Amino acid sequence: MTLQATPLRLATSAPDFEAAFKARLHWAADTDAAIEQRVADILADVQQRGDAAVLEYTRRFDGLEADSLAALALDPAELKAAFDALPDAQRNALEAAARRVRSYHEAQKKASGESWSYRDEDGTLLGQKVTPLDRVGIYVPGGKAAYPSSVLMNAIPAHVAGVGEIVMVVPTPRGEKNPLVLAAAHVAGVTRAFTIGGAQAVAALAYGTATVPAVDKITGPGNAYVAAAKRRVFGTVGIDMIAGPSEILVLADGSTPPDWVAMDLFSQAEHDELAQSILLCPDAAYIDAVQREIDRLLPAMPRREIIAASLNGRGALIHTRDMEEACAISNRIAPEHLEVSSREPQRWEPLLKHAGAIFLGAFTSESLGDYCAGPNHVLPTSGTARFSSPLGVYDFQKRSSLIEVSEAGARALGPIAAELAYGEGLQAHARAAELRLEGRP
Ligand code: HSO
Ligand code: ZN
Repeated sequence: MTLQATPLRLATSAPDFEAAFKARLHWAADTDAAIEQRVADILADVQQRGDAAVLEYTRRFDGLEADSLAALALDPAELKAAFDALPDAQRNALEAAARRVRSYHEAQKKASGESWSYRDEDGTLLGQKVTPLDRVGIYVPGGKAAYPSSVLMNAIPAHVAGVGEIVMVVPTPRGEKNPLVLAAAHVAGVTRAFTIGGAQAVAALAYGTATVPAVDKITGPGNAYVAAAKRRVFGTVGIDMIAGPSEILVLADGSTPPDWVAMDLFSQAEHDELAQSILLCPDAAYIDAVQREIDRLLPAMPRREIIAASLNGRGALIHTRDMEEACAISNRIAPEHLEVSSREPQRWEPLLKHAGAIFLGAFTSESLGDYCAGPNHVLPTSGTARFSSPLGVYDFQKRSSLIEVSEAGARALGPIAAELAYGEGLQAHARAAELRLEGRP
């Protein structure tokens, strides 16, 4: 039997569109009670027994034996050696990508990551002071989703923010290290690394052990166990987000070569059977053309099984009445990646509100953004782009309010504060404000 990838065909004008839309495109986040329980046990165990527990789980889950956790540390010289040993082409590509990602995040820091203040008419100073986090942990998945590009995307904004120490953890089943991941860690400025993973690594980072330092925030993608662990340690440490399977939505006006669009749909489908690829287009003949390209191109794709499973299970080709309606539907889906594959991307961009990243014009393939355009590829998934943003420098900073009230300011603010404090029954608050009304003794 030949492999087929046939995304669901929908038309917004069809009477059952809403029902099909809800069934196919709505993302219901589910948590697995068995996973939750196992993760809770692992976290508690690592919190209590530290290094010994982490070593035990690493032996059990990764088949990796070590006498001590210190033996699972990767020192900076080893990261650099991995970088130096890469073929020239890979080393150059990694460096070129890192440079662009760094420039983008430096610009982001200038635009939105600096301290600010102003003085009001009484000479009172008000502002906000931006401080980098002291220490962050970056989780890097091992196995089938080991992405060196994700090392860059997590560590570079942390580095640009000025984080003091960047600790990377990466599961390394049976001790097989991924040289590109180690090299990326070197390029991105990772300070320490450990070959541990799973919920036990998240626990080690959150609580600290004798060997693994406790961090202030944990970022990076991971499997269901890692996601459950991150959810549970949130509050003890910060986390970035809980990322779901990759998503791409292509909004096409029919002017882009259909094989380009087919390949872009494949590019996210090949990540995961649960990835979601959607095409929205007002031109039915163009949708047919994209389906023909899917059929033509699929057999040669090394990951065709995953692509077919993803497109058959969660893919959709949706015929809309016009581009305006396509934009409105895209906003309802709030995709992780949104390609505006149109001759007039600037015309549609103002209509697009909810997406992790917006790729404008036929030349902007999402894959360029995944690796080297500059913006971060860690993006909100599963509709969370309605309320959250790409990973950025701001995720590795925090803000403190700054207030310096002048003597004149204290005279102006004192009666207001005192009035409200008496209203709340808080005498000391009121008196503290009133004492300043009299000026310096
Ligand atoms: N598209 C993925 C990132 C990635 N792609 C890494 C290739 N490597 C995030 O949504
Ligand atoms: Zn990707």
